[in-house]
Amino acid sequence: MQDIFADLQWRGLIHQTTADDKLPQWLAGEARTVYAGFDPTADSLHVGSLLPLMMLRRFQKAGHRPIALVGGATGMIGDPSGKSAERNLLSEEQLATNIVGIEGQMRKLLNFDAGKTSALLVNNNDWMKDFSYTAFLRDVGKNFPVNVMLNKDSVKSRLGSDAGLSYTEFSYMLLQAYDFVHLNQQYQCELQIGGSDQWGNVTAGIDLGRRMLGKQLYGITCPLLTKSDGAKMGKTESGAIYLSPDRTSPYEFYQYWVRVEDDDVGMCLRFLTELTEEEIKSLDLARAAEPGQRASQKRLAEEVTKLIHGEAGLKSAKQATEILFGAEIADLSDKELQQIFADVPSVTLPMDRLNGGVSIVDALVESGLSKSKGEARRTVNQGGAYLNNQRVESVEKTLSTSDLASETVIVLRSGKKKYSLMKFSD
Ligand code: 383
Repeated sequence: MQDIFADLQWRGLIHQTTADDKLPQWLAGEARTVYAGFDPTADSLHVGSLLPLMMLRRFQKAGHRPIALVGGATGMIGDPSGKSAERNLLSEEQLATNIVGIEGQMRKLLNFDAGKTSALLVNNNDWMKDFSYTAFLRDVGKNFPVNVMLNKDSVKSRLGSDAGLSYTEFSYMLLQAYDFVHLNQQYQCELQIGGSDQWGNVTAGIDLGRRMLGKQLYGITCPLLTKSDGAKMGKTESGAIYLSPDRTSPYEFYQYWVRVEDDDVGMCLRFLTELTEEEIKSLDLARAAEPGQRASQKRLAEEVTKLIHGEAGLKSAKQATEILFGAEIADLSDKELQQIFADVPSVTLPMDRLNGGVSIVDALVESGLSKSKGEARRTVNQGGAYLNNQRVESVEKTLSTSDLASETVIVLRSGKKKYSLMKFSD
Protein backbone atom coordinates (compact mmCIF):
# COMPACT_ATOMS: atom_id res chain seq x y z
CA MET A 1 0.00 0.00 0.00
CA GLN A 2 1.27 3.43 -0.94
CA ASP A 3 1.63 6.23 1.57
CA ILE A 4 -1.42 8.24 0.61
CA PHE A 5 -0.94 10.73 3.42
CA ALA A 6 2.53 11.72 2.27
CA ASP A 7 1.24 11.99 -1.30
CA LEU A 8 -1.61 14.30 -0.29
CA GLN A 9 0.74 16.30 1.85
CA TRP A 10 3.36 17.21 -0.75
CA ARG A 11 0.57 18.03 -3.15
CA GLY A 12 -0.78 20.53 -0.63
CA LEU A 13 -4.12 18.73 -0.54
CA ILE A 14 -4.43 18.60 3.22
CA HIS A 15 -6.17 21.58 4.70
CA GLN A 16 -7.32 20.16 8.04
CA THR A 17 -7.48 16.70 9.57
CA THR A 18 -9.02 15.23 12.67
CA ALA A 19 -6.85 13.11 14.97
CA ASP A 20 -3.77 14.89 13.59
CA ASP A 21 -1.12 12.82 15.29
CA LYS A 22 -2.75 9.45 14.62
CA LEU A 23 -4.06 9.86 11.11
CA PRO A 24 -0.91 9.12 9.03
CA GLN A 25 -0.19 5.84 10.85
CA TRP A 26 -3.85 4.89 10.81
CA LEU A 27 -3.90 5.26 7.04
CA ALA A 28 -0.65 3.41 6.58
CA GLY A 29 -1.87 0.53 8.72
CA GLU A 30 -4.39 -1.13 6.44
CA ALA A 31 -6.79 -0.62 3.56
CA ARG A 32 -9.49 1.84 4.67
CA THR A 33 -12.85 2.86 3.25
CA VAL A 34 -13.20 6.54 2.51
CA TYR A 35 -16.10 8.63 1.21
CA ALA A 36 -16.87 12.03 -0.23
CA GLY A 37 -20.31 13.41 -1.01
CA PHE A 38 -21.58 15.53 -3.88
CA ASP A 39 -25.00 17.14 -4.01
CA PRO A 40 -26.86 17.01 -7.32
CA THR A 41 -27.30 20.78 -7.61
CA ALA A 42 -26.65 20.67 -11.37
CA ASP A 43 -26.57 17.94 -14.02
CA SER A 44 -22.79 18.10 -14.04
CA LEU A 45 -20.00 18.49 -11.53
CA HIS A 46 -17.71 21.45 -12.04
CA VAL A 47 -14.02 22.01 -11.60
CA GLY A 48 -14.47 22.74 -7.87
CA SER A 49 -15.72 19.23 -7.18
CA LEU A 50 -12.85 17.74 -9.09
CA LEU A 51 -10.45 18.06 -6.18
CA PRO A 52 -12.20 15.71 -3.71
CA LEU A 53 -13.20 13.43 -6.56
CA MET A 54 -9.56 13.17 -7.62
CA MET A 55 -8.70 12.57 -3.99
CA LEU A 56 -11.01 9.56 -3.92
CA ARG A 57 -9.19 8.33 -7.01
CA ARG A 58 -5.83 8.84 -5.32
CA PHE A 59 -7.01 6.89 -2.26
CA GLN A 60 -8.14 4.08 -4.51
CA LYS A 61 -4.86 3.95 -6.42
CA ALA A 62 -3.03 3.84 -3.10
CA GLY A 63 -4.98 0.72 -2.11
CA HIS A 64 -8.03 2.04 -0.23
CA ARG A 65 -11.70 1.70 -1.09
CA PRO A 66 -13.54 4.86 -2.22
CA ILE A 67 -17.24 5.57 -1.88
CA ALA A 68 -18.71 8.36 -3.97
CA LEU A 69 -21.96 9.53 -2.47
CA VAL A 70 -24.52 11.45 -4.43
CA GLY A 71 -26.82 13.44 -2.24
CA GLY A 72 -30.28 12.55 -3.49
CA ALA A 73 -31.64 13.42 -0.03
CA THR A 74 -29.28 16.25 0.94
CA GLY A 75 -29.75 17.76 -2.53
CA MET A 76 -33.41 18.27 -1.64
CA ILE A 77 -32.36 20.49 1.25
CA GLY A 78 -29.21 22.39 0.21
CA ASP A 79 -26.03 22.72 2.24
CA PRO A 80 -25.66 26.17 3.84
CA SER A 81 -21.87 25.65 4.16
CA GLY A 82 -20.02 28.39 2.35
CA LYS A 83 -23.28 29.87 1.05
CA SER A 84 -24.31 33.36 1.98
CA ALA A 85 -28.03 32.94 1.26
CA GLU A 86 -30.80 30.38 1.38
CA ARG A 87 -30.89 28.09 -1.66
CA ASN A 88 -33.80 27.52 -4.02
CA LEU A 89 -35.29 24.08 -3.78
CA LEU A 90 -34.89 21.84 -6.81
CA SER A 91 -37.80 19.91 -8.28
CA GLU A 92 -37.81 16.13 -8.12
CA GLU A 93 -37.40 15.86 -11.90
CA GLN A 94 -34.47 18.21 -11.85
CA LEU A 95 -32.82 16.24 -9.07
CA ALA A 96 -33.33 12.96 -10.92
CA THR A 97 -31.71 14.37 -14.08
CA ASN A 98 -28.85 15.84 -12.09
CA ILE A 99 -28.16 12.56 -10.29
CA VAL A 100 -27.86 10.69 -13.59
CA GLY A 101 -25.44 13.31 -14.87
CA ILE A 102 -23.08 13.41 -11.94
CA GLU A 103 -23.12 9.66 -11.34
CA GLY A 104 -21.83 9.18 -14.87
CA GLN A 105 -18.95 11.52 -14.15
CA MET A 106 -18.02 9.75 -10.94
CA ARG A 107 -18.01 6.45 -12.77
CA LYS A 108 -15.39 7.71 -15.17
CA LEU A 109 -12.88 8.66 -12.51
CA LEU A 110 -13.15 5.66 -10.21
CA ASN A 111 -12.54 1.99 -10.79
CA PHE A 112 -15.55 -0.22 -10.08
CA ASP A 113 -13.79 -3.43 -10.97
CA ALA A 114 -10.84 -3.48 -8.60
CA GLY A 115 -11.58 -6.39 -6.29
CA LYS A 116 -11.42 -5.36 -2.65
CA THR A 117 -10.72 -1.74 -3.48
CA SER A 118 -13.61 -1.46 -5.98
CA ALA A 119 -15.35 1.87 -5.76
CA LEU A 120 -18.94 2.16 -4.60
CA LEU A 121 -21.52 4.66 -5.70
CA VAL A 122 -24.30 5.35 -3.21
CA ASN A 123 -27.24 7.73 -2.93
CA ASN A 124 -28.25 8.91 0.53
CA ASN A 125 -31.89 9.03 -0.49
CA ASP A 126 -31.81 5.23 -0.42
CA TRP A 127 -31.52 5.25 3.38
CA MET A 128 -33.26 8.55 4.07
CA LYS A 129 -36.46 8.06 2.12
CA ASP A 130 -37.97 5.61 4.61
CA PHE A 131 -36.54 7.19 7.75
CA SER A 132 -39.53 8.76 9.51
CA TYR A 133 -39.21 12.26 10.86
CA THR A 134 -39.93 11.22 14.43
CA ALA A 135 -37.54 8.28 14.27
CA PHE A 136 -34.84 10.58 12.89
CA LEU A 137 -35.36 13.13 15.67
CA ARG A 138 -35.19 10.42 18.32
CA ASP A 139 -32.23 8.48 16.93
CA VAL A 140 -30.15 11.21 15.38
CA GLY A 141 -31.38 14.62 16.54
CA LYS A 142 -31.06 13.71 20.21
CA ASN A 143 -27.30 13.50 19.71
CA PHE A 144 -26.99 17.09 18.52
CA PRO A 145 -26.64 19.78 21.16
CA VAL A 146 -28.03 22.94 19.63
CA ASN A 147 -25.21 25.04 21.08
CA VAL A 148 -22.71 22.93 19.12
CA MET A 149 -24.76 23.38 15.97
CA LEU A 150 -24.90 27.12 16.52
CA ASN A 151 -21.14 27.21 16.69
CA LYS A 152 -20.59 25.80 13.20
CA ASP A 153 -19.29 28.35 10.69
CA SER A 154 -22.07 27.55 8.25
CA VAL A 155 -24.62 28.59 10.87
CA LYS A 156 -22.75 31.40 12.59
CA SER A 157 -22.04 33.26 9.37
CA ARG A 158 -25.69 33.20 8.36
CA LEU A 159 -27.09 34.13 11.73
CA GLY A 160 -24.91 37.21 11.72
CA SER A 161 -26.25 38.33 8.34
CA ASP A 162 -29.56 39.57 6.99
CA ALA A 163 -29.91 36.44 4.88
CA GLY A 164 -30.81 34.32 7.91
CA LEU A 165 -31.12 30.56 7.81
CA SER A 166 -34.18 28.36 7.55
CA TYR A 167 -34.74 25.48 9.93
CA THR A 168 -34.42 23.22 6.87
CA GLU A 169 -30.88 24.29 6.02
CA PHE A 170 -29.99 24.43 9.71
CA SER A 171 -30.78 20.70 9.84
CA TYR A 172 -28.59 19.85 6.86
CA MET A 173 -25.61 18.87 9.00
CA LEU A 174 -27.64 16.14 10.71
CA LEU A 175 -28.28 14.45 7.40
CA GLN A 176 -24.63 14.49 6.35
CA ALA A 177 -23.57 13.39 9.83
CA TYR A 178 -25.95 10.48 9.70
CA ASP A 179 -24.64 9.43 6.27
CA PHE A 180 -21.22 8.91 7.78
CA VAL A 181 -22.69 6.72 10.53
CA HIS A 182 -24.72 4.78 7.99
CA LEU A 183 -21.73 4.23 5.70
CA ASN A 184 -19.72 3.06 8.67
CA GLN A 185 -22.34 0.51 9.64
CA GLN A 186 -22.93 -0.61 6.09
CA TYR A 187 -19.43 -0.53 4.61
CA GLN A 188 -17.01 0.05 7.49
CA CYS A 189 -16.33 3.50 6.12
CA GLU A 190 -14.15 5.38 8.60
CA LEU A 191 -12.92 8.45 6.75
CA GLN A 192 -14.74 11.33 5.10
CA ILE A 193 -13.06 13.83 2.82
CA GLY A 194 -14.35 17.09 1.41
CA GLY A 195 -13.43 20.68 0.72
CA SER A 196 -12.55 22.99 3.59
CA ASP A 197 -16.14 24.30 3.56
CA GLN A 198 -17.20 20.82 4.67
CA TRP A 199 -15.25 20.78 7.95
CA GLY A 200 -18.34 21.47 10.08
CA ASN A 201 -20.35 18.68 8.46
CA VAL A 202 -17.47 16.22 8.57
CA THR A 203 -16.81 16.81 12.26
CA ALA A 204 -20.56 16.60 12.96
CA GLY A 205 -20.43 13.08 11.51
CA ILE A 206 -17.43 12.17 13.61
CA ASP A 207 -19.19 13.35 16.78
CA LEU A 208 -22.29 11.42 15.85
CA GLY A 209 -20.21 8.27 15.22
CA ARG A 210 -18.77 8.55 18.70
CA ARG A 211 -22.17 9.08 20.27
CA MET A 212 -24.24 6.56 18.30
CA LEU A 213 -21.66 3.85 17.69
CA GLY A 214 -18.91 4.55 20.16
CA LYS A 215 -16.52 4.53 17.22
CA GLN A 216 -13.63 6.71 16.17
CA LEU A 217 -14.14 8.10 12.67
CA TYR A 218 -11.75 10.39 10.76
CA GLY A 219 -11.90 13.41 8.48
CA ILE A 220 -9.66 15.23 6.03
CA THR A 221 -10.50 18.44 4.25
CA CYS A 222 -8.68 19.77 1.22
CA PRO A 223 -8.30 23.41 0.23
CA LEU A 224 -10.83 24.97 -2.10
CA LEU A 225 -9.56 25.61 -5.59
CA THR A 226 -8.77 29.32 -5.49
CA LYS A 227 -6.43 31.49 -7.53
CA SER A 228 -3.55 33.36 -6.02
CA ASP A 229 -5.68 36.53 -6.16
CA GLY A 230 -8.31 34.84 -3.99
CA ALA A 231 -10.92 34.34 -6.73
CA LYS A 232 -12.50 30.92 -7.26
CA MET A 233 -10.88 28.80 -9.94
CA GLY A 234 -13.01 27.27 -12.63
CA LYS A 235 -15.10 30.34 -13.24
CA THR A 236 -14.99 32.42 -16.40
CA GLU A 237 -17.02 35.39 -17.53
CA SER A 238 -19.38 33.02 -19.29
CA GLY A 239 -19.88 30.85 -16.18
CA ALA A 240 -18.43 27.83 -14.43
CA ILE A 241 -16.20 25.25 -16.08
CA TYR A 242 -18.14 21.99 -15.95
CA LEU A 243 -17.00 18.42 -16.45
CA SER A 244 -19.83 17.65 -18.85
CA PRO A 245 -18.89 18.17 -22.53
CA ASP A 246 -22.43 19.39 -23.16
CA ARG A 247 -21.91 22.29 -20.81
CA THR A 248 -18.22 22.99 -21.38
CA SER A 249 -16.79 21.61 -24.60
CA PRO A 250 -13.48 19.71 -24.37
CA TYR A 251 -11.99 22.61 -26.31
CA GLU A 252 -13.15 25.27 -23.82
CA PHE A 253 -12.10 23.00 -20.99
CA TYR A 254 -8.62 22.58 -22.44
CA GLN A 255 -8.33 26.30 -23.12
CA TYR A 256 -9.22 27.12 -19.53
CA TRP A 257 -6.19 25.19 -18.29
CA VAL A 258 -3.88 26.47 -21.01
CA ARG A 259 -4.65 29.99 -19.81
CA VAL A 260 -4.03 29.43 -16.09
CA GLU A 261 -1.66 32.05 -14.61
CA ASP A 262 1.93 31.12 -13.84
CA ASP A 263 1.24 31.74 -10.16
CA ASP A 264 -1.53 29.13 -10.10
CA VAL A 265 -0.30 26.46 -12.46
CA GLY A 266 2.00 24.70 -10.00
CA MET A 267 -0.88 24.24 -7.59
CA CYS A 268 -3.16 22.97 -10.37
CA LEU A 269 -0.56 20.41 -11.45
CA ARG A 270 -0.32 19.15 -7.88
CA PHE A 271 -4.05 19.16 -7.18
CA LEU A 272 -5.51 17.92 -10.41
CA THR A 273 -3.03 15.68 -12.18
CA GLU A 274 -1.39 12.39 -11.38
CA LEU A 275 2.06 13.52 -12.44
CA THR A 276 4.77 12.56 -9.98
CA GLU A 277 6.52 14.95 -7.65
CA GLU A 278 9.61 14.70 -9.87
CA GLU A 279 7.74 15.56 -13.05
CA ILE A 280 6.00 18.49 -11.40
CA LYS A 281 9.21 19.85 -9.93
CA SER A 282 10.93 19.70 -13.27
CA LEU A 283 7.99 21.63 -14.77
CA ASP A 284 8.40 24.18 -11.95
CA LEU A 285 12.05 24.61 -12.92
CA ALA A 286 11.28 24.88 -16.61
CA ARG A 287 8.64 27.51 -15.85
CA ALA A 288 11.04 29.58 -13.80
CA ALA A 289 13.64 29.42 -16.57
CA GLU A 290 11.37 29.89 -19.57
CA PRO A 291 7.93 31.15 -18.55
CA GLY A 292 7.12 32.13 -22.13
CA GLN A 293 7.05 28.48 -23.19
CA ARG A 294 4.07 27.75 -20.96
CA ALA A 295 5.10 24.09 -20.78
CA SER A 296 3.38 23.71 -17.39
CA GLN A 297 0.07 25.02 -18.70
CA LYS A 298 0.20 22.79 -21.77
CA ARG A 299 0.94 19.73 -19.69
CA LEU A 300 -1.77 20.61 -17.19
CA ALA A 301 -4.34 21.10 -19.95
CA GLU A 302 -3.39 17.80 -21.55
CA GLU A 303 -3.51 15.82 -18.35
CA VAL A 304 -6.80 17.18 -17.03
CA THR A 305 -8.55 17.12 -20.41
CA LYS A 306 -7.48 13.51 -20.95
CA LEU A 307 -8.73 12.55 -17.52
CA ILE A 308 -12.15 14.12 -18.02
CA HIS A 309 -12.72 13.84 -21.77
CA GLY A 310 -10.50 10.92 -22.72
CA GLU A 311 -7.97 10.72 -25.56
CA ALA A 312 -10.62 11.61 -28.14
CA GLY A 313 -11.66 14.73 -26.26
CA LEU A 314 -8.07 15.82 -25.89
CA LYS A 315 -7.46 15.27 -29.60
CA SER A 316 -10.42 17.40 -30.61
CA ALA A 317 -9.43 20.12 -28.14
CA LYS A 318 -5.91 20.27 -29.56
CA GLN A 319 -7.19 20.24 -33.09
CA ALA A 320 -9.48 23.16 -32.30
CA THR A 321 -6.56 25.04 -30.78
CA GLU A 322 -4.48 24.52 -33.92
CA ILE A 323 -7.36 25.72 -36.06
CA LEU A 324 -7.56 28.96 -34.15
CA PHE A 325 -3.85 29.35 -34.79
CA GLY A 326 -4.55 29.04 -38.51
CA ALA A 327 -4.43 25.32 -39.33
CA GLU A 328 -6.62 24.14 -42.19
CA ILE A 329 -10.20 23.35 -41.26
CA ALA A 330 -11.50 20.11 -42.74
CA ASP A 331 -13.40 16.96 -41.85
CA LEU A 332 -15.05 18.31 -38.75
CA SER A 333 -18.61 17.90 -37.59
CA ASP A 334 -21.00 20.86 -37.38
CA LYS A 335 -21.00 20.41 -33.64
CA GLU A 336 -17.21 20.56 -33.36
CA LEU A 337 -17.07 23.63 -35.57
CA GLN A 338 -19.79 25.30 -33.58
CA GLN A 339 -17.80 24.77 -30.39
CA ILE A 340 -14.56 26.09 -31.80
CA PHE A 341 -16.24 29.15 -33.26
CA ALA A 342 -18.85 29.63 -30.56
CA ASP A 343 -18.45 33.39 -30.49
CA VAL A 344 -18.11 33.92 -34.23
CA PRO A 345 -21.01 35.54 -36.17
CA SER A 346 -22.75 33.47 -38.81
CA VAL A 347 -25.11 33.76 -41.77
CA THR A 348 -27.40 31.06 -43.07
CA LEU A 349 -27.96 30.54 -46.81
CA PRO A 350 -29.94 27.96 -48.79
CA MET A 351 -27.87 24.87 -49.63
CA ASP A 352 -28.60 25.14 -53.37
CA ARG A 353 -26.61 28.35 -53.56
CA LEU A 354 -23.53 26.20 -53.22
CA ASN A 355 -24.01 25.08 -56.85
CA GLY A 356 -22.00 27.92 -58.28
CA GLY A 357 -24.20 30.62 -56.79
CA VAL A 358 -21.77 32.21 -54.37
CA SER A 359 -18.56 33.86 -55.47
CA ILE A 360 -15.92 34.57 -52.87
CA VAL A 361 -16.65 38.28 -53.30
CA ASP A 362 -20.37 37.76 -52.58
CA ALA A 363 -19.52 35.50 -49.66
CA LEU A 364 -17.32 38.11 -48.02
CA VAL A 365 -20.04 40.73 -48.38
CA GLU A 366 -22.96 38.51 -47.35
CA SER A 367 -21.09 37.26 -44.31
CA GLY A 368 -20.45 40.82 -43.22
CA LEU A 369 -16.66 40.47 -43.42
CA SER A 370 -16.44 43.10 -46.21
CA LYS A 371 -18.59 46.20 -46.50
CA SER A 372 -18.74 46.26 -50.29
CA LYS A 373 -17.82 44.17 -53.32
CA GLY A 374 -14.95 46.54 -53.97
CA GLU A 375 -13.54 46.02 -50.50
CA ALA A 376 -14.02 42.27 -50.84
CA ARG A 377 -12.06 42.21 -54.10
CA ARG A 378 -9.24 44.20 -52.55
CA THR A 379 -9.11 41.80 -49.61
CA VAL A 380 -8.80 38.81 -51.95
CA ASN A 381 -6.23 40.53 -54.15
CA GLN A 382 -4.09 41.41 -51.14
CA GLY A 383 -4.16 37.77 -50.04
CA GLY A 384 -6.30 38.49 -46.98
CA ALA A 385 -9.28 36.20 -47.70
CA TYR A 386 -9.38 32.66 -46.36
CA LEU A 387 -11.74 29.73 -46.88
CA ASN A 388 -11.42 27.23 -44.04
CA ASN A 389 -8.12 28.90 -43.18
CA GLN A 390 -6.73 28.32 -46.69
CA ARG A 391 -5.83 31.51 -48.59
CA VAL A 392 -8.12 32.30 -51.52
CA GLU A 393 -5.92 32.96 -54.55
CA SER A 394 -8.38 34.52 -56.95
CA VAL A 395 -11.49 36.76 -56.99
CA GLU A 396 -12.95 34.26 -59.49
CA LYS A 397 -13.28 31.57 -56.83
CA THR A 398 -16.84 30.33 -56.29
CA LEU A 399 -17.93 28.27 -53.31
CA SER A 400 -19.07 24.68 -53.83
CA THR A 401 -20.02 21.74 -51.64
CA SER A 402 -16.40 20.57 -51.70
CA ASP A 403 -15.55 23.67 -49.67
CA LEU A 404 -17.70 22.57 -46.74
CA ALA A 405 -15.54 22.11 -43.63
CA SER A 406 -18.28 20.11 -41.90
CA GLU A 407 -21.73 18.84 -42.93
CA THR A 408 -23.14 22.31 -43.53
CA VAL A 409 -20.59 24.98 -42.68
CA ILE A 410 -17.87 26.92 -44.48
CA VAL A 411 -15.50 29.07 -42.43
CA LEU A 412 -14.58 32.42 -43.92
CA ARG A 413 -11.83 34.62 -42.62
CA SER A 414 -10.66 38.09 -43.48
CA GLY A 415 -7.20 39.12 -42.35
CA LYS A 416 -5.67 37.53 -39.30
CA LYS A 417 -8.61 37.10 -36.99
CA LYS A 418 -11.99 38.14 -38.40
CA TYR A 419 -14.02 34.98 -38.82
CA SER A 420 -17.54 34.33 -40.05
CA LEU A 421 -19.42 31.08 -40.48
CA MET A 422 -21.53 30.43 -43.56
CA LYS A 423 -24.17 27.87 -42.75
CA PHE A 424 -26.09 26.17 -45.53
CA SER A 425 -29.49 24.73 -44.86
CA ASP A 426 -32.01 22.85 -47.05
C1 383 B 1 -23.74 15.38 1.07
C2 383 B 1 -23.89 14.26 1.88
C3 383 B 1 -22.77 13.71 2.49
C4 383 B 1 -21.52 14.25 2.27
C5 383 B 1 -21.38 15.36 1.46
C6 383 B 1 -22.49 15.93 0.86
C7 383 B 1 -22.34 17.13 -0.03
C8 383 B 1 -21.76 18.33 0.72
C9 383 B 1 -21.60 19.50 -0.26
N1 383 B 1 -20.55 19.48 -1.07
C10 383 B 1 -20.36 20.45 -2.11
C11 383 B 1 -21.32 20.17 -3.26
O1 383 B 1 -21.90 19.08 -3.32
O2 383 B 1 -22.42 20.39 -0.32
N2 383 B 1 -22.58 18.77 1.81
O3 383 B 1 -21.43 21.09 -4.11
C12 383 B 1 -18.91 20.42 -2.62
N3 383 B 1 -18.42 19.06 -2.89
C13 383 B 1 -16.97 19.01 -3.13
C14 383 B 1 -16.19 19.46 -1.96
C15 383 B 1 -16.52 20.91 -1.96
C16 383 B 1 -18.01 21.11 -1.62
O4 383 B 1 -19.15 18.42 -3.81
O5 383 B 1 -15.70 21.60 -1.05
C17 383 B 1 -16.23 21.22 -3.40
O6 383 B 1 -16.60 20.00 -4.12
O7 383 B 1 -16.44 18.83 -0.76
O8 383 B 1 -18.35 22.49 -1.61
O9 383 B 1 -22.92 12.64 3.30
